[in-house]
Amino acid sequence: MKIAHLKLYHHPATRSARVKWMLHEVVGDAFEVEKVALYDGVQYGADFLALNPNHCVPVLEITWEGGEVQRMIESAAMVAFLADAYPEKGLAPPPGASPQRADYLQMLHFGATSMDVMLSQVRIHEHMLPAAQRDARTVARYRSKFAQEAEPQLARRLEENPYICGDAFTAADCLVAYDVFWARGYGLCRDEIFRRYLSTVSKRPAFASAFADAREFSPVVPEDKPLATLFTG
Ligand SMILES: N[C@@H](CCC(=O)N[C@@H](CS)C(=O)NCC(=O)O)C(=O)O
Repeated sequence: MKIAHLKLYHHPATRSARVKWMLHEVVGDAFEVEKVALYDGVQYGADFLALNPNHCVPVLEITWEGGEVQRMIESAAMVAFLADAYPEKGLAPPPGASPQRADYLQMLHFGATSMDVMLSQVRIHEHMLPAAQRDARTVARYRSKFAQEAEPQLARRLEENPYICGDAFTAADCLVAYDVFWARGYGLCRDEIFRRYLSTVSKRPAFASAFADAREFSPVVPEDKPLATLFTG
């Protein structure tokens, strides 16, 4: 089936940015973006909840050639889907039984699950919850887990190869490099190997397009913004 139109619901520099990056990789600028004012709590309104009951960006809306509209609500699934939908871009080992495909899927999901959990706990308890609800022990636990467990695994890979799955850029880099940026924003992933990795991926034109709006992101959720009371974790 052919894709007729792609639309991304997005908030600058959040997890929707990795899907925006992937979209620029595969279709250039030929997709629509709607910004969602997360700090105003728009994602908890009925209109947005009808798109994504998990009240999150990204949402990727796919209009198929026949006119049917489908929505995806998980960023790793979107990135994997786009890599497979545009195989001519060479951003994923072909589906099927191969060590390369197994390793690629493993890193894509390591970024979107294990790494995301650690980083989001740090962010939620340092910058999102109202001060009275923050838990310093949670921050300490996940900072330590990330530094002791995730970072060495990534560093080992990047010492051997320029990209997370070898000598070629793949969609898994959209996930993992985004998380490395996120980590560095919180003082993690400070070793030279990570700086070099980010310097390599950020030379990609699709990366520059995807993060052109990153300055609109402000890490701290002010306590007088609707999100401070609406956020469910
Ligand atoms: N599993 C989701 C998580 C997405 C997510 O947590 N998005 C955050 C921004 S990074 C969000 O929109 N949060 C708004 C909220 O929960 O109110 C994915 O990776 O697609």
